[in-house]
Amino acid sequence: MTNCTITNLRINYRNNPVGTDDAKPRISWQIDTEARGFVQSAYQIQVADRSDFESEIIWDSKKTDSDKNVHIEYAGPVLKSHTRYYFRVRIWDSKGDQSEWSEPGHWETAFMFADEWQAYWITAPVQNDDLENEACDYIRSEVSLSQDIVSAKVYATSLGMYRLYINGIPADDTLFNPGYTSYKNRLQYQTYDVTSLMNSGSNAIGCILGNGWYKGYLAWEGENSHYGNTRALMIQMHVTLADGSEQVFISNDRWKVSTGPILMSEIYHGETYDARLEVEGWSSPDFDDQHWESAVVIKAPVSALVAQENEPARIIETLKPVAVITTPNGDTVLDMGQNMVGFVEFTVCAEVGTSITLQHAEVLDRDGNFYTGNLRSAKQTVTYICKGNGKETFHPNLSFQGFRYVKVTGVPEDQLLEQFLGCVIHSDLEKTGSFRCSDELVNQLQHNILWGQKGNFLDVPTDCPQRDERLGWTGDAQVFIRTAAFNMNVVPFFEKWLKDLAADQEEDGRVPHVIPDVPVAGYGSSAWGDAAVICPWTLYQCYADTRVLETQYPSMRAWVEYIRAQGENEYLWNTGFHFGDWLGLDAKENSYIGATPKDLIATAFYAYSTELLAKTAAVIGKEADADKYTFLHKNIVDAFRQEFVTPNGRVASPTQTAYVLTLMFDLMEEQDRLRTAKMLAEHIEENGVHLTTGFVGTPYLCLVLSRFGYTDLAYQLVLQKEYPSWLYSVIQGATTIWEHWDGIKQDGTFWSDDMNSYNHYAYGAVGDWFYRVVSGIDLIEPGYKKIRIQPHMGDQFSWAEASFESVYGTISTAWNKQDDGTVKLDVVIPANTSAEVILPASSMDSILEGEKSLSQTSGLLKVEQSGSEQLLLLGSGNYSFTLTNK
Ligand code: RAM
Repeated sequence: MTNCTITNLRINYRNNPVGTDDAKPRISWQIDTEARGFVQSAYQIQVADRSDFESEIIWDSKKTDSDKNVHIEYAGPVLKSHTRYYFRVRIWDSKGDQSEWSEPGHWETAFMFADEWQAYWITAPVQNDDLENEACDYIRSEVSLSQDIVSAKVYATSLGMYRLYINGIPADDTLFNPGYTSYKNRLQYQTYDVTSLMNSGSNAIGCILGNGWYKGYLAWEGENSHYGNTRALMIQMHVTLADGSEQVFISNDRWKVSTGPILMSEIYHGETYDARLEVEGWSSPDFDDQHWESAVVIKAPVSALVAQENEPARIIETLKPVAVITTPNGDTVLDMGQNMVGFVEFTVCAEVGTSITLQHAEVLDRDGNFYTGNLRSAKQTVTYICKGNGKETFHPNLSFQGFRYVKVTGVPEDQLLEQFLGCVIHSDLEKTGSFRCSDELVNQLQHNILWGQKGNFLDVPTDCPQRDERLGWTGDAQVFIRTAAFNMNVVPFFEKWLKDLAADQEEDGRVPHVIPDVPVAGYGSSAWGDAAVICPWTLYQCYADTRVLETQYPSMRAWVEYIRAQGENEYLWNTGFHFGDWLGLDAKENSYIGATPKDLIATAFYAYSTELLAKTAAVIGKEADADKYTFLHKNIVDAFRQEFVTPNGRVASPTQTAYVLTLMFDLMEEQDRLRTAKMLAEHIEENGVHLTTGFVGTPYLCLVLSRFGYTDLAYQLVLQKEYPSWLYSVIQGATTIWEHWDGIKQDGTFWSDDMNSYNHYAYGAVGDWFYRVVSGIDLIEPGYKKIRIQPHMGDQFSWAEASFESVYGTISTAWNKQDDGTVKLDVVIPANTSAEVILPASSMDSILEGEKSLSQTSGLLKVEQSGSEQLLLLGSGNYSFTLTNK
């Protein structure tokens, strides 16, 4: 028997998921062992319909010789709908010794076939088109059960945004369902296990239905109803009774509809709630709904219903205000101490009819006054009218705000505003990474990056969470995904979004600027549309996920073919609209677009996407395409050189972003690269160690510097405190990443009202460099099956530590310079992986592991000298090195 435990069983990255419609769910596990150099040689998976596996085994992989322990597809008989499946795993180690069976995991299917839906789409008899005053619908029905119940599941979805109640209680803690997708092509439904909320006898189902993304205001033109103007709901409940029989209840025209206290709820504008209009017991049984209207059955404009696949949004944490401020203008303002996304929950005691208003803002102005200019048309205002019988607690239902400051009016003076609570809401992604170092400003920067991710990973990756945008801007997502994939497990979140990207792509392969598409936004910019290729590839790299490549392949190829069809030269992209190096600091006066030529950027990304497409084709076994796109890539690179590189090997447009892209995407001849890197370094130095890059150049800047030996300069850039720099905003008190390097100028004035978000993650893409370079955790093989550990212990830091939950388990490094000149380095490598560890040491003898010399280190497979570095090949395990520098 081998000494390990099989843990962390997953189905499609999730522990025991309920409500999947995946015909071939992927099974993963981790191996917990103290042993060094642990390698799996074989596995066995069993699937059964009972957790004791005493019943018939539905699928048995049998002992399968393989070192794979992630993403193994279920390959048994066709899965049934509405069924719980249990699975367990055992493995064999390299000596052929077998482990115990794991504890069982399980998953539960939803609708495996679309035609199993029996429910009708229902809506209110009259639709209100005055959205500023459009009350939410309250919809209800009752079901009567003659016996005790064994299980009850509700499958629900809507056109609009809904919240489900069973017998007066929210069905669960998820928010903003059914989420935001390419609605006409893909609408998600949610599965609720409501067994514990149901009884024999009468039960009520209630639903609040508002506009949400579907019908509400979206984008900056003040328009609504982008996807439709009829809100509707569809619900199907499956109940298994004590005698084993099943009953199905569906939404239909016998359901009743009315309105209630929510007079207006909009994503941008907030919510108006008149508690005097609350209807006692509306979602409880035996409520008299005879004065409610009957729902009307409609046909919904939806082509596919899909089970929710990303993590739902929830209240993830709560913050108490750190101060109550009276501004120079006399406003009462709460300071949450953190720019956050979600809503405020408050409790008050006030007379009936008292109107309480909460306005939300990200910053105070130079004088300390409440400032909402940068929200543009988004009102972000919550109005609550008290019912007046004692304590009343409220938070918005179907709206969220982006804010640090809350201006409060109407609350009686004797009430404690400190008790107001900031509820932080985002998609409930698993936190997978952490980075800390000896510099507190950098730690604050990492904090800001993480909070930018929290605030903008709310069902779709958004540019910002506060003004009248909050949209799935492709460029922003593309530049940030690699950093995001360190901080959190982003696969289900992005898999969903990428399916929407593919769904919203036009026939000719163009990619809308925002996904889900909002037609006013436009389409087809380089570096934005390239999200179609870069995001799936990044997921594959970071998680070894080939499914995402297979699923997205047609979309990836369509994007490259779209580019190829543009203009006259199929190897250059020099036509059409592009955002260029968006917000680059070398832009002309009054321009948003940096100085790097747009056709250089467009052709560089064309080359990069084509290269990734060719690699993808090879990974998923499309050999002919792999050859075709490798050839295309070569031609694009040649054309790039002809057009943008001088015959003597200089980048013709000497901007930082041009240097960065040509180096990052390997567009220069090999012999010209070092010189180009030197020119980049000089450019930065000549600017007083300042960057001039925008959205396109910034994310790769430090990585490129490090790759070509300028890590010290990258450190200086990251630690630069003067504007423009990452730490400039930190020093100005930022708690999230700003859209502009000078969102707040040195004199305290603002960049502009037009476009000035204080929660925009794009420049947070530098986080990638912290993990990969400072802490030195990088991948050699997809999913970190083979890891590169190469910390760059810059003079500027005395210690740094990072940890990352890979699909195989925890990878971490922690280095710490000691007073005696030695360096301690702790490294953790998960079981069934190996690592190439590159240490700055002139000889083997100057490295100790534990108390022992390197030659006595168990788990060490190989050691090689390379210049002033030692290259160690290590098997899994926890290692504690001392670099003695002898
Ligand atoms: C802005 C968005 C986004 C950017 C586009 C080009 O409006 O906020 O960040 O990608 O423009």
